[in-house]
Amino acid sequence: MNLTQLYDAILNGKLEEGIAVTKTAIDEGTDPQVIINDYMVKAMEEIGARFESGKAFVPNLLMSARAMKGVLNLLKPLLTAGTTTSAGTIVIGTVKGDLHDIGKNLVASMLEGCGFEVINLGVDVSSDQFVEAVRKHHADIVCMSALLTTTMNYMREVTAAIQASDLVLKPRVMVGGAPLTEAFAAEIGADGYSSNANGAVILARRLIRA
Ligand code: B12
Repeated sequence: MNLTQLYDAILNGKLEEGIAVTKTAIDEGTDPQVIINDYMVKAMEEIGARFESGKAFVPNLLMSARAMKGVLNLLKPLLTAGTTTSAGTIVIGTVKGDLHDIGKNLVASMLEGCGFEVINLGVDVSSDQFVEAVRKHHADIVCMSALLTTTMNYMREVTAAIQASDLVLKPRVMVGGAPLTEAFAAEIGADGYSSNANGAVILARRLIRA
């Protein structure tokens, strides 16, 4: 199976084509992590670079995002197969004002695939929504995502709200998203940062054990 066809399908926003190629790859036993990391994420990086250099526009991004999400939905059951007991409970969301959810959903799927119970709050999530979800689900970890330099600062408010809340067991806080850095995570009082979904799983495991 030539998976560059999948790369091209995501890049050009062709959902049906992406699904067809992925189904064949699954049937041939290709590792879903390879499909995601080596082709799908790479295609999103390329469309992002084209957008940044003025060679692609918002409709192109939306088409690619739609293809990425559709194919990811197809792969999701394969990521979660074989896990029985929960490794811990995680509440995840993209912070208030921010509608980017591809990376966040990728992180959520990987965490689920590695045995965590994941409550995905979606996008544009307020500090109150994060705190209430932690309370309701007894979450061990809160994961926040932001893709805009204007919204990443809201993470500070969420970490502060968690600390100021009456939650007896305060959850650990993990942050991520393209504009973030390790230094920013430390500055806002988060317990950890990762630049990618695989790193997010390693970090979550470490924080649960700590
Ligand atoms: C796709 C996209 C969109 C799509 C989003 C579709 C969707 N459903 O998500 C649409 C078209 C809607 C969009 C809208 C906008 N966008 Co936009 N978008 C992008 C783009 C091209 C790709 C983002 C993406 O999906 N990357 C692929 C994923 C897999 O990567 P990722 O998100 O970084 O996630 C990975 C890691 O960061 C990490 N991670 C992510 N979250 C978390 C969380 C945790 C806890 C952890 C541990 C790790 C982690 O793991 C992920 C997997 O490896 C980026 C460019 C870029 N290079 O990032 C611009 C970009 C983020 N957008 C940008 C802008 C400006 C906008 C708009 C304001 C445009 C406009 N004028 O309307 C709006 C804002 C809307 C809003 N309020 O949010 C700018 C931000 C600039 C800035 N400095 O803030 C960027 C950087 C493009 C640019 N250079 O101009 N966008």
